[in-house]
Amino acid sequence: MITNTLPLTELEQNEFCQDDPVLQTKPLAEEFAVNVRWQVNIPKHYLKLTAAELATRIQSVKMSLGSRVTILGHHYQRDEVIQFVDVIGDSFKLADYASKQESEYIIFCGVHFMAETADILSKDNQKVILPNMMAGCSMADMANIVDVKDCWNDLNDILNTGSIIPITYMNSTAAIKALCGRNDGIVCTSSNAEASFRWAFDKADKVLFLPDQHLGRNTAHKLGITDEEMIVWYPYKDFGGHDAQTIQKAKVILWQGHCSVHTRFTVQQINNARKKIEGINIMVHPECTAEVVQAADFNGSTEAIIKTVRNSPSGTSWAIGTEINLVHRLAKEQTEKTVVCLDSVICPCATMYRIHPAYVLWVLDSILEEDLVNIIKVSEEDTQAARQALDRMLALEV
Ligand code: CIZ
Repeated sequence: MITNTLPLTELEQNEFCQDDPVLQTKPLAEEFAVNVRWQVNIPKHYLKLTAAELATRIQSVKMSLGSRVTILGHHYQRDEVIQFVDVIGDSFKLADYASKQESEYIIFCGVHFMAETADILSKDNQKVILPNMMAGCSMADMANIVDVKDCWNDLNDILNTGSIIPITYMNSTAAIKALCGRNDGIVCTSSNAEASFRWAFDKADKVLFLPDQHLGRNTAHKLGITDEEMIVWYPYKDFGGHDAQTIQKAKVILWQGHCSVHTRFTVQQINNARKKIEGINIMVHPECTAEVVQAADFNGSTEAIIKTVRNSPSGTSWAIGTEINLVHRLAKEQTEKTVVCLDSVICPCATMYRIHPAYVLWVLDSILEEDLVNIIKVSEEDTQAARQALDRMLALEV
């Protein structure tokens, strides 16, 4: 797994690679050069403020800025941050919301790829700010543009022109969304992944799915595509680890990426939940492994999980396989139902957790003082191309 944090020390690299011979075959420098983002230290006085002081100051700066600023919060953010946001949602809902209102500044309490998507969809006069640049997404970082371009070139060397369509999950960098846009591909979310596959198979007989192999595999299964018709592309192996004949035979090529939160859920946890609470409904996110998705009663995106539990009858019980902050909020809201996390050891999204109220106050102050920090700006070229892939998604009928 490649993270978006500091380059690893030699010791860490050895530890990191020791159980993965594939990772040991290539030096890591190139990948780090692409994905590392730095966060300058925030002034120390912000870190000394109490929660109450932070809350008072954030409310006050927000009031002074009025409609000039909108704060967006992803479902996976902790309550200490969510209390300050104007709207809460999944990555797509938030980017779409940002594009439809007029604030000069959009503070995105989420992770880097989400802020990039908001910038792509926003108007020219709007600025998108990520409170902490280290808030990345480990899954998005598992596919960097250098490796993806290599993969795309290899596939095009081996396959007939136009026979493969690239689909990228929203959880990917703007550069990868742009590559999809330039090559007749599309972006998808977990709620329209199936529709994006159908759209692609109307145009070509193969799909390259980036970067989450599990969402790709689970979606392909829904379309009746079998495991034998799919291969995983290992970016650190020549030709993804396959010979030309295997690549020509495959219908779906899955990038070797995963979500470190959703792959924690297991079939054993599902069995335990069923033993503990009779009649419990199990709903998991499609970033979970295929075994977990198949063992669950339902699967769906964050928005689908929330909707399903909200619309369920009083007295029902739910074990949910997704990020803990979302599950806790749902449990607090749906008091007449039992809502628990499938993983009793708790699994927060560590990168989302890097957004702390102190960072929110810091970026708000920077707007007030006209000394902006942490602006997320996608190049004009990538914006145009990524927009094409996003527009194709928006035109899908789900
Ligand atoms: O796109 C999002 O917000 C994520 C991370 C998942 C989902 O299912 O909505």
